[in-house]
Amino acid sequence: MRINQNQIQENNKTSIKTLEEQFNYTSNTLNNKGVDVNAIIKKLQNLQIAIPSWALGAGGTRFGRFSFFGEPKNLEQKIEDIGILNALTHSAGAVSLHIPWDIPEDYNGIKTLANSLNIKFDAVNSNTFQDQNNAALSYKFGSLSNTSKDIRQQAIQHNIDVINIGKKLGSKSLTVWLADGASFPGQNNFQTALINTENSLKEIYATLPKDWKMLIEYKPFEPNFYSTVIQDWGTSFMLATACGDKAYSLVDLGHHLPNCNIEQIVSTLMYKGKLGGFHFNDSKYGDDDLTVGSIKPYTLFLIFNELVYGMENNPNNPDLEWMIDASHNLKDPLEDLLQSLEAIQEAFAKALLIDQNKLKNAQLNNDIVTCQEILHDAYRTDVRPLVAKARLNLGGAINPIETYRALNVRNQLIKERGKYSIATGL
Ligand SMILES: [Mn+2]
Repeated sequence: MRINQNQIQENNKTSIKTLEEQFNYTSNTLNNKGVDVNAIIKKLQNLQIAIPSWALGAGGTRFGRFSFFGEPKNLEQKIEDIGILNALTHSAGAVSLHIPWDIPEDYNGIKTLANSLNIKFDAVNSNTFQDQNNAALSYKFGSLSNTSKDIRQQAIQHNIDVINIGKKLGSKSLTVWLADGASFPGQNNFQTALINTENSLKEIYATLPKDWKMLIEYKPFEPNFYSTVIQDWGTSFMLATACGDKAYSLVDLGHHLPNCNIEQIVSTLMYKGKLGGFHFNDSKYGDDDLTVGSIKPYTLFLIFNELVYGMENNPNNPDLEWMIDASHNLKDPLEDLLQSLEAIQEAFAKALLIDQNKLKNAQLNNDIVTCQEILHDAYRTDVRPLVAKARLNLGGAINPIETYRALNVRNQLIKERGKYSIATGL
């Protein structure tokens, strides 16, 4: 199923007048404050967020999984789903493939399809956190960190295979996330596990094409209960530095212990030119499953403040690879992703409203109250008309979820694919 431009324009008719009124009010107010509204709209239009191929079906927990019906059952259908998101928002112009769940069968066909929907191939993700069919050796006790050289070699070769798949599609980066760790004290020798991981990553890095990046993701817990080999940004930074210039840390919002100051981590990594990618989601207690901005929107705004500052002040840091990495166990995945895209754009727009010169002066004067007022003034601004205007300018929907529902997308997908089609993945 595809959504065409006319359908979107037809739906926009009912809300275009209201949007123009709201936009004029907001943009006049901001212009009077000296804000360059057009520059913000342009930056919003340029922000493209990758959708991972595993996010389009219903997610689950280790206790169960409830289907959402009409799920994409192959890579083609997953890319079509992203095409729907991109047609509505013009901000989801990339797919991040998970290997081996989504190995293309017909490379040219997949590339042609993605191209026709304006979708690029973002980072490819390897998987050594579960055993694959017909695998000779098991990752039960670790992959790149395993005490067995043969198992490490199998995991290294898998990552090299993933790079080769990405090369055929036009991807330019490999994301490595390891489940390696220990569930019980004494199970692992920490130093041996770390040394093995570093050496394995170096072997993968050695095969990386010149114009590629390796993104090293960290996570403090789960699936192991006691320790994780790449547990925090410091370990990821250390490993990326050991590998070389093309290796970077990847920050996943949900991969931190409660109350961790993620915005400060972002800031430190960008200062060192080592932040390569960012995964968006939200969480109340831990992990990375909830809709972006659904629990801690102010934290998201503070993170974007550091991202915006870093993008403007740290030219040594590369352009970031943005991706949504959440699980959708109750909502329609496409509606959930639309909500996440909106939350990301809103946080970005609000961060762009921060008067950096004024903030710097207030900081130099130790005027903490003014510092806080500057942040709050930006955060409390309703930027939704700017975000909607940016979408409208590109031919997207003023209200993506409303349009998605008005066009009856999910029911059409069920009709096309069958009610009980299930997406590949966990
Ligand atoms: Mn992630």
